[in-house]
Amino acid sequence: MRKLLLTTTAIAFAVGTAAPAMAEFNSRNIRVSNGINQDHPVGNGIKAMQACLDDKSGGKLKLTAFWGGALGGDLQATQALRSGVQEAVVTSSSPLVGLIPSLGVFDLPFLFSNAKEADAVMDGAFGDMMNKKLEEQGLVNLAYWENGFRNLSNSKRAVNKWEDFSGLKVRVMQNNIFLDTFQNLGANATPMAFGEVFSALETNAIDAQENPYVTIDTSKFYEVQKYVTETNHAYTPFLFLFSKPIFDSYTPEEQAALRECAVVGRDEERKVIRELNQKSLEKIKAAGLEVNTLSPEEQARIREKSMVVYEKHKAEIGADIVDAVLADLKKIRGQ
Ligand code: TF8
Repeated sequence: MRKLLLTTTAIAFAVGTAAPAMAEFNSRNIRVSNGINQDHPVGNGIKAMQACLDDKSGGKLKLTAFWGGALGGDLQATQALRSGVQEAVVTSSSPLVGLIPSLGVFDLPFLFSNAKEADAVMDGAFGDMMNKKLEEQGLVNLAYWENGFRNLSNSKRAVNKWEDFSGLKVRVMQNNIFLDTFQNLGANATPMAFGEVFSALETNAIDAQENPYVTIDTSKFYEVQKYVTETNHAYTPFLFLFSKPIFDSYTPEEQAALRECAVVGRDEERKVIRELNQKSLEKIKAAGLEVNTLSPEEQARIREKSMVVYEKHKAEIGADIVDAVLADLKKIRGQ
């Protein structure tokens, strides 16, 4: 009797662990496109995500990353996801406002004051609400990764106050809120896809661009720029987007593994990018760029001057959305 029981338990154990796990995961090649280069911390995040997927799927779920816009820019890749011809993209939210206007909330100047606030908003109920809007457009956001606080670089002059923006030809993302923010500061703003920025700077078709230090470093903009100002004017997140039509065809186990491992990747990517930020700044300085910081008074003046952008874009983003994020931030700040 005891022997029989042991055998039954052994069989149940074997069936319970090994067999169904194999059936629940299929071999999947998941293409993930990126506009940035492999040495950007997104590369570390994808590695960590892959290790997690290997673990959960027994090596069945494979990410193949493409770098430097090899599969097209943020917007083009996102459209390929919606039509189900590409699995995934790590994209800024900003170029997607044409599809999902409410995402413009993340483009509002000086919305977040530090990464802790950004994390709390993205990883909380507000982030979930934005994810629902993405799903309605055929996009599953697996997690919010970090792009980071954006700073201005240019080839013309030291920018120390808002008057110094005057006439600077600044590339902005394909996004009206960024366009207005820079025009309002007196700059000559030009929307352009990320993939065209390096050569536009190199040929002086534009003078300036704005991106986090880590991007100025890993996309080598420091080779074609002379000045950087730490403006911290916006924090735009990365979205780890998955094609909804493809995601819906996956098994629940595959879907759960992707969601869980995207969060593992996020944590690694955020850790590495926050460590790299300072090192990237040092590299930019070592390359000979003049780095300026704004005085607290100037920072306040620029912030103040930029508040018209909130009013101008509130209706288009959705008044409820803008109010919700501001209420969230109040709570996070303990006000
Ligand atoms: C931009 C963005 C980009 C990222 C990158 C392509 O300036 O910040 O750097 O979306 O992944 O366009």
